Amino acid sequence: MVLPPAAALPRFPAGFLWGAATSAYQVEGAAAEDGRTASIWDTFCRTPGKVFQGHTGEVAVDHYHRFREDIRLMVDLGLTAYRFSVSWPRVQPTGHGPGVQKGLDFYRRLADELLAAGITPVATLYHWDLPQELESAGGWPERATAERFAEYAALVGEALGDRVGQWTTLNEPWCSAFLGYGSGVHAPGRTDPVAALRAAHHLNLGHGLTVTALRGVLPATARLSVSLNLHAVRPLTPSAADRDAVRRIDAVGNRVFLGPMLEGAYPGDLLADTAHLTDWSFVRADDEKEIHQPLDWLGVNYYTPTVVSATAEGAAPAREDGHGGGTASPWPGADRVGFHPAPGARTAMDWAVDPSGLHQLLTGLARCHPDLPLMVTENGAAYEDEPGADGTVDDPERAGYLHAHLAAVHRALTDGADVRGYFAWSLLDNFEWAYGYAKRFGLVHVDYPAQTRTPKASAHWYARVARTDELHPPAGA
Ligand code: IFM
Repeated sequence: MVLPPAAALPRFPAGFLWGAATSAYQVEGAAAEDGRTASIWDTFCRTPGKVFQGHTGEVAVDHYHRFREDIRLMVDLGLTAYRFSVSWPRVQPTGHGPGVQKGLDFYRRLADELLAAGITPVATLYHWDLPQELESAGGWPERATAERFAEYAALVGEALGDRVGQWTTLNEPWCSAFLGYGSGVHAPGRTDPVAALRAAHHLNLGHGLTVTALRGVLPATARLSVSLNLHAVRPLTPSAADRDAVRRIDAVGNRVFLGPMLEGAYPGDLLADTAHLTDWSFVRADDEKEIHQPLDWLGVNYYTPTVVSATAEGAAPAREDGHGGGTASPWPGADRVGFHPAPGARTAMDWAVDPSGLHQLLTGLARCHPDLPLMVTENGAAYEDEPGADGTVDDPERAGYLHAHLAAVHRALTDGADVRGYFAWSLLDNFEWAYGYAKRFGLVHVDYPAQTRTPKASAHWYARVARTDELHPPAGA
């Protein structure tokens, strides 16, 4: 019998980066070691009622001490890149002045071990852990924080620039600004829409100043980027009112960053939507020019789409969607927008699984910015994984989620998007912010009391894809 030829598997381009990502506060632990001081997340975790069961990142998954073991896991997983973040309060505890040698040495050792293992280090400079001292001085709503950020970034660039070639300024500034200062479900827990808009601007400015500062200290070969959690926004119905709701959320969810960073200006409709709150006079004459720096690639973080509709006057104002409660809105200027569950299977975060949103974002960006390479810097899912009697962790939903999203990335490549790599969130189960350790996003299971690591079935599947550049279906798919 002659069998029909097996259909060719989707193949990723040679050199495509296969990565996994983490962030300092979520994995490092060692919160009071070697001179590290409190960040806003240490303070937030100590505030009763803010984080599930009072969990904290004090120990997390002890990556600070176990990074060598974790790099061995990355090698087993066939990873070619690791995206980590630098803890600002570990390397410059007060947010001012010279760096702390021991803190910088940790990242030097981490980068050296990665390079020795053939894994490209990708460093994020800010993944939400602002030194508490800077928040006490006003935090991101104040311009000075943007200036301090660029100084800190230059210090890290000088220390690591000979080892680290790929850099991301900010991770998900939308969360820092709008969950941190708008809905208050993230640190520092403030609920002030104007402070949230000011924070968004100063995060943008901090990004621009940092790109300039890094270009001054890094070798010309360094590649600079920012990672945005872009919202794939869809209308509940095709009505004009629901399409206007999409426009509003796209403005305050996406274009508030894409506008100044990639086009050199805030969108006029965002300024109009928020005019009853602020005149934006905190934006100074040259700020938009300063923010608009050439980038070498753009990082896209994607988990689930956002479905919105227009709501009637007098209806409850827009709340945050999918980030864990809160009574204030993280969407200034969008009070009459309603959020709806997207269709599809759900993860343990109650986020709908819909890979078409990732395709939508990547192809949309490629259309508007055809010369800007893209990288998926986060994508993944939480499920309630527990080891079976034999100690293995079977997580078919996660493998299915990753497979479907990688297929969407492949379709985007075929449709012309210049996607250079993919980072699964996350390498390890870790501290999931306001949810504490209740949500597991890792490719690798962590038994927290024992700190033992067990690669889940999805990790073994991902390793096969990474090693072959071919999108093999997971077992049972
Ligand atoms: O854990 C977070 C990460 O820190 C930022 N992006 C989303 C992830 C899952 O919620």
